[in-house]
Amino acid sequence: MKMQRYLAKDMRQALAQIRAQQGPDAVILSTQRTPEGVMVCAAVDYEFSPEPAAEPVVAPAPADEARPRTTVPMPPPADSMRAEMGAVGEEIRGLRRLLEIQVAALAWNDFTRRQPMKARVLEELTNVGLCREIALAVVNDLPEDLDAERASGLPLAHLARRVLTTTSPTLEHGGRLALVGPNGVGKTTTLAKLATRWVMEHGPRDVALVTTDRDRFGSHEQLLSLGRLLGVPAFITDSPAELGGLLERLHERRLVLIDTPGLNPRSERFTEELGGLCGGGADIEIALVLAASAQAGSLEEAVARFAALRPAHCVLTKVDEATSLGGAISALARSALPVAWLCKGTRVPEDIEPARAHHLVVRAVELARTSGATVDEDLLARRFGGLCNAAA
Ligand SMILES: Nc1nc2c(ncn2[C@@H]2O[C@H](COP(=O)(O)OP(=O)(O)OP(=O)(O)O)[C@@H](O)[C@H]2O)c(=O)[nH]1
Ligand SMILES: [Mg+2]
Repeated sequence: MKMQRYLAKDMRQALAQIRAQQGPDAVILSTQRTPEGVMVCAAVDYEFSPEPAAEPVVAPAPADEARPRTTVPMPPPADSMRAEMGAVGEEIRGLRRLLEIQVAALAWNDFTRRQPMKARVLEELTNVGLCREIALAVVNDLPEDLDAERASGLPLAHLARRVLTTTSPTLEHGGRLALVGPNGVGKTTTLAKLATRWVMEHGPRDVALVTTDRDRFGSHEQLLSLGRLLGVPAFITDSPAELGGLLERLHERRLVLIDTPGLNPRSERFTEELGGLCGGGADIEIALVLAASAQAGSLEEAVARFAALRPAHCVLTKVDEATSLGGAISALARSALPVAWLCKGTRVPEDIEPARAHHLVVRAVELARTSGATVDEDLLARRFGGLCNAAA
């Protein structure tokens, strides 16, 4: 295989060069945008097909019919050919990966030379644990003439703007609020904090607690003992119809807080179980509870799966436990789901506060600094090399 790299103003010119030099059989291995145009890598004598043919071509049977078929010890020729093709394919994939890494490193080096401040910002946002998409979006919002002084604060302000925050109408004016979310994220603890705060401010008279979690051991005990502690009634219900009826009976209560069982967003029965969570057509404000200590992927999955309940906002718990907040911030920024509260510990009711985006961002930066998180140039090149032309 002969491999050659071509630099040209556009794809048409690159293809013309390839055809002129390598002929019509040349195969394009990769293309890359560069500040000058495009860089194309092409090869001739490239015979590998990545997927083995569904019906391998079998050579005609040998003339020697007398040879007993059952005693042939060698693997059929098609297998050895396939193995050889596989090895060649692996080699080509390796070369391609190497080439892509080198091209990305060139692009990243070029970007750091042309836009040193933006490159530094991308590095810092990556240290914070932000996903590539949000880090690039923040850098794209920065002015062209970004200087060192503004490069330290402006990106964080832009990042904070991408994390939406809100307040809960139910907690301000009364209504019904249900806390939903994956297993063990802190729904019951958050409910206890909110109920206690309300009772401290308004007294216990107009409040009721409800749990739809009848099945799990100890879950309703938690709510009943909270009710006893606060001097407010607590109810257990397990079907949407029953919940609807109970909420009607409680219509004179100014605040009804509803605890729900944790669900596993990965469960095959998720949608079925979700249907039973809140229901009866009642007007219920839904708060999705998410643990900041979870992986970004789990958070995004939870946001996507619970979207069926149309949550008005989310509560970010375990902010105190998270070793990095980049994943949570990325998931929030990507989902555009506003945050209503941040929970930073297990104390009831102290460890809950109204969400402030810039507090979250500052905390994320502090965590990255204290943990000494650093990314190496190779990772930055792989992550942004192919994309930083867009951020230039
Ligand atoms: N560090 C820390 N721990 C928390 C926080 N919120 C809740 N926890 C703890 O997390 C654990 C689970 O809390 P729960 O409130 O029972 O969680 P849940 O979502 O109701 O759990 P299930 O009902 O089982 O799905 C408990 O040990 C809580 O004390 C928080 O903000 N920070
Ligand atoms: Mg619970």
